[in-house]
Amino acid sequence: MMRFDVITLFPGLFDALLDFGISGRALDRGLFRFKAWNPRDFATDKYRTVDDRPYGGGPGMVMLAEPLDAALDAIEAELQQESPETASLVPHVIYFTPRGRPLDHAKVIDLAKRPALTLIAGRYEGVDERFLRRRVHEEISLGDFVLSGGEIPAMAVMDAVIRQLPGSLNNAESVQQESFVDGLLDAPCYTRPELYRGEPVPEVLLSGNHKAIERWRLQQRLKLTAERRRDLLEKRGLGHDEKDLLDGD
Ligand code: 9WO
Repeated sequence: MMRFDVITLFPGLFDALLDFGISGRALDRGLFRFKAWNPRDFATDKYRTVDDRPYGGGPGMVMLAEPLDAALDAIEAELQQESPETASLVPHVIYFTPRGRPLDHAKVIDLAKRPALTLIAGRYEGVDERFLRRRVHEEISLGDFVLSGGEIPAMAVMDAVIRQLPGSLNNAESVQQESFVDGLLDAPCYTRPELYRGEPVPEVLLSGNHKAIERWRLQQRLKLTAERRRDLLEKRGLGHDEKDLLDGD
């Protein structure tokens, strides 16, 4: 069973992921294990300090290496003890930061194959670089923006990975035909009523002509991807028939 360990100053934030939706159901189904580790519990001084002022000056605080090292040691010790399955297993350690490698679907698939992920959610202005160099295997970014901490990116990655675990999705939720599986953005979708505030559902979707519907959806996806994500289209390339669909109306 896949195992997630998260090092965070705010373990309660993860209730949002674990109590609801597909990820909550996957936990109920026993598809993964989760444990939050608070660096404050591993601080040894009277005030249980987890941060200090940055060398070189500047605003804000930096997370101390020592409590993070102690938390990660505890995670590794627990993995050794837990079961023969995870013994001698070193978890894959990820830190979330805008300076990391951008996450994509291929990386999600790759992470979903690993038996144990340890996610480090930073706070303040960041984490002492010496801890990152020694203990973190990769730094991941979800985009070019700054948040207040790494918890939301950690939850986003957990959500994306959990839905890839076997037994996570019902048939109706099938992973296969989703956006990015074939490198294109999703087609638009519609539901009742047929006419909403003066806007009708595209006629082809009511035609019952499944061949025509598939063609239209592919055309919409090609056009949307060309318009919004030229980079994805160039990486993927176009077939002859797809070129025609994109140029057609
Ligand atoms: C704070 C800051 C303040 C002034 C100038 C630059 C700054 N960078 C940061 C910063 O990166 N703070 C981080 C907050 C410290 C580590 C956790 N935090 C975080 C992670 N914010 N945003 C992310 C994140 C992670 C992955 N993908 C997108 C954003």
